[in-house]
Amino acid sequence: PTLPTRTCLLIGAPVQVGAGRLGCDMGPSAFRAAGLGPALEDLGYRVEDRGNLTIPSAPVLEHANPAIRHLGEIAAWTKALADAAHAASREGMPIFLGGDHSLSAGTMTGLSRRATEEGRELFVLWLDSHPDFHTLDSTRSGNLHGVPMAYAVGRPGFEGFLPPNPAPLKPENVCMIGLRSVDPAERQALRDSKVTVHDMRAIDENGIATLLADFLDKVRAANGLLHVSLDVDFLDPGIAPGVGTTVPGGATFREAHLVMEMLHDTGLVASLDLVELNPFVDERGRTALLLVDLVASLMGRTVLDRPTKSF
Ligand code: EXY
Ligand code: MN
Ligand code: MN
Ligand code: MN
Repeated sequence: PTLPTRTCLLIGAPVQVGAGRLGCDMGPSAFRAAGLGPALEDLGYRVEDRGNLTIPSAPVLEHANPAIRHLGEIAAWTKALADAAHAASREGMPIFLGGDHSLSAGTMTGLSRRATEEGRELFVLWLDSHPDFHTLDSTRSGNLHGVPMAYAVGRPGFEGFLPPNPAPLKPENVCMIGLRSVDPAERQALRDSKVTVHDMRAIDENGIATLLADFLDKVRAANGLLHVSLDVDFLDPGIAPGVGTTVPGGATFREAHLVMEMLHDTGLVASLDLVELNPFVDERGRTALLLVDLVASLMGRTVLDRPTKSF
């Protein structure tokens, strides 16, 4: 095969205060311990590990919703990640190592800024059992890993709390696959939006390949920049227990690999979030090892060239 040209930029974002439990701050280290960098180098990529982002001490931000916690920190993370994504997307393929899913509030807005500057549109494939479509007013848990997509598409109520989002992601450019845990407020908002939603039933009835192919055709037709946001809880807990919000009945090992191989074949993927890995709720790092194997498929590894040591 032709040697890959892009540089993979590993950017750790050890944010965990968006989740309802501790542990996601160990995510970046777990991906490194699981050999993400070397797996990409084995495929011929240049890999630059930029270490972990840090945030300045965050202000305490008050909000009328009493459930909300850590809003100031999440605002600081969102600013740092938007700037990092905007910059890195010009230098190569940023791979953000989470950290909980709140980090995507920053990555998606930074990437959307980049796309707009290039006269292109950002598209997002959201692989998750949750839509993360709450606003600051609708969340009941107050865990801000439940709001990043609502913020990225410009749903109301974030102004004055999270950084301005000058180039909101178009809802019609978002495809969610794997949903099986949607709160009532999110369900209504999704129905009223142009987000494409494929829950597990849609996958079982149509097959994941058909659903994904339709979306990829749309991205290709628009010459879009495709961002993949992979929440570990997209996967079935049986193969990926190392996540804080497991939901039974998730994607199988084979469905997940098929998604990655199809994405690779398109050459459209410009950036990636790996989020919600929580090594504290896993044993022997097997979830991190599975994720590294999936990313290798996304980047071109075929089943014939998987090294035996990868599990
Ligand atoms: N919708 C629920 C909430 O807002 O708390 C659960 C959110 C889980 C979010 C994880 C990152 O995907
Ligand atoms: Mn999520
Ligand atoms: Mn989730
Ligand atoms: Mn979570």
